[in-house]
Amino acid sequence: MESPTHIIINGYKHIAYQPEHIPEDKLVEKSQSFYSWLDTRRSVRDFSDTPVPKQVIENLIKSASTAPSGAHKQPWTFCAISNPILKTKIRKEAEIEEKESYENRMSERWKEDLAPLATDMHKPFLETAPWLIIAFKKVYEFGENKEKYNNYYVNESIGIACGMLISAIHNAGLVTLTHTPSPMNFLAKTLNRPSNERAFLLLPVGYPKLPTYVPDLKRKGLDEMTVFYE
Ligand code: IYR
Repeated sequence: MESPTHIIINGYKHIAYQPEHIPEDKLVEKSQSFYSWLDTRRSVRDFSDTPVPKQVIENLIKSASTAPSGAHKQPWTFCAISNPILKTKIRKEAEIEEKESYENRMSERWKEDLAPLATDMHKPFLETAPWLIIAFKKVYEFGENKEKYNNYYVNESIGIACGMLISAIHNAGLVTLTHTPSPMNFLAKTLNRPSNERAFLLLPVGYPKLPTYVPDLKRKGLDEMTVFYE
């Protein structure tokens, strides 16, 4: 007898789900090639102003939205900005915070740790990149009478979604970097976001400026980050 297409559990419909079955002999090859491709991703700080179609940005955001989230609340809003006036405003505001951070808020140790990345308070990419995607986390939802219902595992959920967004950007042959001007609350104000949303991460998206140079960083090896219990 064929398996049913759906069943009821706890009173809720569950649909049959069958991901593609990869035979064991293909697993190593497939996982290795995915890793090799992902390992070619780099954070890029110099962008070309070449436009990227809006439909691409829509697909990137839809990819991010496939992330798992606490109780499937999907506690995120992605603001996608190509408006040059708004980008200039965001650059100005971010650089005010960054100047204060680099001059007064960050420790000497922190700045030494950042030296290999050659970052500073200037953020031209906020104007040059054709798109800025700002991920907002929704800490609570509003009920019918404006009451607040907290979401669950909000940082984990949006963090995973942003990771998937970064992978989707890489897959499209575009580049990004994880920019976190701190504090980030000016973004909610500038973008007129409701009180349940907090800026989580700003991702400029576009083609890299050519030629592009990135720091010669090495990633941790498996033995530096993995403990097997077999
Ligand atoms: N937000 C600052 C500083 C900065 C902090 C870390 I940790 C980085 O990995 C990179 C930069 C900036 O964007 O320059």
